[in-house]
Amino acid sequence: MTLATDFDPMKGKMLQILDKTGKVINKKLEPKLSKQDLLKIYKLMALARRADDKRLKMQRTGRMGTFAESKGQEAAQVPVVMQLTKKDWLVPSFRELPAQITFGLPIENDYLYYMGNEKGMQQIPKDLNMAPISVPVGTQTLHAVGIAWAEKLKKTKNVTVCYFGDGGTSEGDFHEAMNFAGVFKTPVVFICQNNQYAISVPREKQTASKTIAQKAIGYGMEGIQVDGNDPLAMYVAGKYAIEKARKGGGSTLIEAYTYRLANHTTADDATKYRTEKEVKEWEKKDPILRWTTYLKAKKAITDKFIKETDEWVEQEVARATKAAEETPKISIDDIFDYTYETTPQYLEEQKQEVKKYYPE
Ligand SMILES: Cc1ncc(C[n+]2csc(CCOP(=O)(O)OP(=O)(O)O)c2C)c(N)n1
Repeated sequence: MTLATDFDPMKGKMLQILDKTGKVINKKLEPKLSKQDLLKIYKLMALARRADDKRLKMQRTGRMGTFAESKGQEAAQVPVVMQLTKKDWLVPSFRELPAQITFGLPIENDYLYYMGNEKGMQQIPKDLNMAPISVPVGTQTLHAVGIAWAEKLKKTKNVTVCYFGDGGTSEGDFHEAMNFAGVFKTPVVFICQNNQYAISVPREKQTASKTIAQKAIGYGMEGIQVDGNDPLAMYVAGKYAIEKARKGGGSTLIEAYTYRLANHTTADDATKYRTEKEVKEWEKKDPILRWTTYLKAKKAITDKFIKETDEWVEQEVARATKAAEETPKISIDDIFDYTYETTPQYLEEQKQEVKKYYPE
């Protein structure tokens, strides 16, 4: 028996270790994490939450453009990505600030991108195998499979973790990526963050399948539906899929069953399509709340540590904000000059037009 057969998605059994109050309900599967790792999950989730909150403040005060909030989805990302090495790959969508931070991307890179400075994503540190944020829904799934296939051909053991949303599974790209990954047994961990909505489209209108995890079966790979707000369950599922991929066992589809606690983006008003009651119910399942309760019951965290983390988070977010705001703006030439070896006439005309309206 494997984790995937124990949690056969066709039987609708979701992997959960902590219930919504933070109590262990599956002792057998509780991983033996060191105190350092337990606290690392706490620190990274707390940092991601505050860094996300700061983006909202900057956007609302005109210091940042629109962006996709990650509030509520920290547990679907941090416990998985923390298991990657520097040689592995992270291929994100656009709601993966917690994953990016965990992988080691400086927060200011994300801030810069949403401030309209492409350098944020074009200048990912060289020692970080991270693809840029992908706004065209689902396209990154194909990039992930291509990267993983290249690693396989090079005979490395490097794994690619690819994130996308429930809406992404309706794109042709997703089907092509899954099919290719199944046939070529590429070392990809596909993580669908089923946060119940694709903008205003609810999950049940997205697909007629009972779970998203079961879609894996059609591509000849394993799928597991996991409580995406349970850091322990996500850790265990991530470990299973990463180790399997490393050993040549191919891809896994993890459906992280979660909820976006905020709007789709800062340009959205979720009150138009979600009830307050529903949001309140999910707030009770907040992954950071659940994790804190678990750590307190285990006596693995102290009030002093919580306070110190809070101060560290505040300083780190302030540092990143300053770094982003003090980065010189990119030139208009930079926006146009690097797609083609020789800039086509029509782009040259557009460049001149932009320069006319925004003199540097
Ligand atoms: C190919 C494409 N179609 C449409 C859009 C507009 N769009 C942006 S996000 C989004 C919904 C995505 O939902 P989901 O994949 O569930 O991810 P979530 O936003 O919930 O994280 C849509 C339709 C886009 N960016 N790309």
